[in-house]
Amino acid sequence: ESGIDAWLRYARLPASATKGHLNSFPNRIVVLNASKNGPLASASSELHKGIKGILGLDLDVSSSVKSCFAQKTIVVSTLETYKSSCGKLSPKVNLKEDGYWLNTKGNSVQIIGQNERGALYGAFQYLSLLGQGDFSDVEYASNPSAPVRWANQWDNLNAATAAHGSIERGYGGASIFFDSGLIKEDLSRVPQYGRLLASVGLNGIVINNVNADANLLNETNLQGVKRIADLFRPWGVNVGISLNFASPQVLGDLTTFDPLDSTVIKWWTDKTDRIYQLVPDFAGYLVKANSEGQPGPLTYNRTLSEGANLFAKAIEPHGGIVVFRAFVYDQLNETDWKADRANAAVQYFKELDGQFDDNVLIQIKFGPIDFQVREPASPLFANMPKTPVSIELEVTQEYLGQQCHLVYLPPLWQTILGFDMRYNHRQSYIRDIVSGEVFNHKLGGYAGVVNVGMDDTWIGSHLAMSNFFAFGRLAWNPQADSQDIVEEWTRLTFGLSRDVVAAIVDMSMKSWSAYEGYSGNLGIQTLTDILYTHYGANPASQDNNGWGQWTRADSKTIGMDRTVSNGTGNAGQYPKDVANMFEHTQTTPDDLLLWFHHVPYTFKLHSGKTVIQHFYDAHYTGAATVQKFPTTWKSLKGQVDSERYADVLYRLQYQAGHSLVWRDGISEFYRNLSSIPDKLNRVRNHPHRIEAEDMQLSGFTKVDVSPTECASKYK
Ligand code: BDP
Repeated sequence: ESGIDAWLRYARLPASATKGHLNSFPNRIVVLNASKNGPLASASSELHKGIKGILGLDLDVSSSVKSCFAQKTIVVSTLETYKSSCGKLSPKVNLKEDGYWLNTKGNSVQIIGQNERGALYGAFQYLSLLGQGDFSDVEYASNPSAPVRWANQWDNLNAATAAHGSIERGYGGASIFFDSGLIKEDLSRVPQYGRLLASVGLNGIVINNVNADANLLNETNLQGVKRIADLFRPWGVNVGISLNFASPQVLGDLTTFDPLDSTVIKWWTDKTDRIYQLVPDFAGYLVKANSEGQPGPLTYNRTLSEGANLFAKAIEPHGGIVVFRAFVYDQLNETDWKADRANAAVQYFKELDGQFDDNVLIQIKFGPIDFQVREPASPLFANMPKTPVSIELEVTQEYLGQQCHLVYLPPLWQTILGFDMRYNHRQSYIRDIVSGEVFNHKLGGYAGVVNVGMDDTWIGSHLAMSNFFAFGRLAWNPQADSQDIVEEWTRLTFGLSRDVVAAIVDMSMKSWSAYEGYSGNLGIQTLTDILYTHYGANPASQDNNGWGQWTRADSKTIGMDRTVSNGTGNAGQYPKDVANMFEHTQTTPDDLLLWFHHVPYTFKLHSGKTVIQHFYDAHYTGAATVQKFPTTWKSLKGQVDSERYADVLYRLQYQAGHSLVWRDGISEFYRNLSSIPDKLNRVRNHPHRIEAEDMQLSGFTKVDVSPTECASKYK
């Protein structure tokens, strides 16, 4: 159990789970009119393999139309083929693009997709039921919430510091795509990844870092992109790439990359035509421009929309889309007191609403800053009614423990997806904005920065894979229940043992709130080292730096005043009802208080606690929660294979220890700064603890540690 098959292990069910079901089980799979190497063919082989694994039955596979209504048959087809070959589907079903119909009633099974991809999704859904030992009769149609459901990979072609293709903010090893500036010869992990993506309904992938290397566009690499696309195609996953805006100059021999220059336009048009020759179903371009040092149209005093439309026009004849990221800010000009990076996206994009071509989608990070442990929804979601938008979520745990901490993310994501923006005082949930429903757009959707690598666990930790699984599930249905999702994932990944399911679900559901508890509370952000690693406690690094994230903590007060009346005005970027709520401390929820307000440490929360006491309590409670994780896990010994048992235990023990470093680092930092003691006298008082520097250490050397919060007495 290396983890390589993730939730698609197709482990044999115990006899107790299959009892009474095997005799009546279908004995053949009939796949109608499958295109060569397309998703229907994958559906067929996957069903065969899955049923063999889960039930031990070796089913016949055929493509004979005669079998449409035969008994004990699993029919897999597109709706169109089904109608023309087998007649009407009854009851009449309403399928959207990529949707499917699944009917297991009686002793036959129908898996009918709106397209081939939909049929593949239906097949995976059916296998998930079987894998969980669920033989109940179901009959339903399922449609995705939005058309764009993409993984983003931040893979570098070659990093200066790494011999092998590295992944920015990736914790699962080297790239599965790139090595030494080129696309790898051995792409054997690509179809395996495609299978995982398809199994949770994801239909696209951007394969390279948003901080893009122009060399991806050289002819050798474009041939490689074709090879990658050929390997993803059977899984219904279309490939896109991130662009470097300056490519015509960096890679071509033009003297400019001005988006309105005719030679530049021709350069991009030719490149795009070439890409479509190689990859006719190419998905589109992802663009990060004029942010964090990336080139963009602003260099030539052109607008961001002029920049986006350059690509939109080149790709439009081929049917592709341009995903333009709203993560645009200029940290070097935002260091003064009044400036607020949280304002940047609306400042840059609001006035451009209506100026983007129809095939441009604006991809917005869920919050206004950057994947913090708690943020409000980005106000930009409600500031561009004329432009389709998608939400960017981070599956890779950049600020959230980097796969060394168990943090199950769907509860965080759902605080955003379920947030009501009250556009024009009307109900307008983020999930309905990104689906295109609220502002009536065809385009819309989800991007998840997944960052899998060559590691057998894909993203660096077994338990973290529930976030990948859940990202797909939520992009399909943002109202799905996070607990149901992790239950399903656990059964498929670890088997049906009730103890195992209960333990993993329990830890997962507590984990985000625990991490928020011992990292950063009340909307103050994650309090990690902000300057480089984004890992470990370093509250001091949050202030006075060019990255524009500030706690504004001094000896008496803390928090960022983002009100209109007195602060950076960020609260005023939201629609009126929401703006009013965030403008005042009385109506701001406690968990976002310090995001919007600058208050004394002694300020009383709705909970009745003071801010500083909440800090202390949350840090102790959060750490105490994860202290129990190793014990919970140990209770599963013998019920989980020894390989994964040991790996997970190691990580949970590490997390338990690191949560103490966090707890004490942050608590002491604010105790020192505020001089207000913890009412329960815990901070600085650890009678039973043996400090590292008091131990006899052989084979170790003492060193100074910076930031000091990460160390025991600075060593
Ligand atoms: C930040 C990451 C950085 C990314 C950037 C982005 O730290 O590595 O390049 O976001 O999303 O969170 O562009």
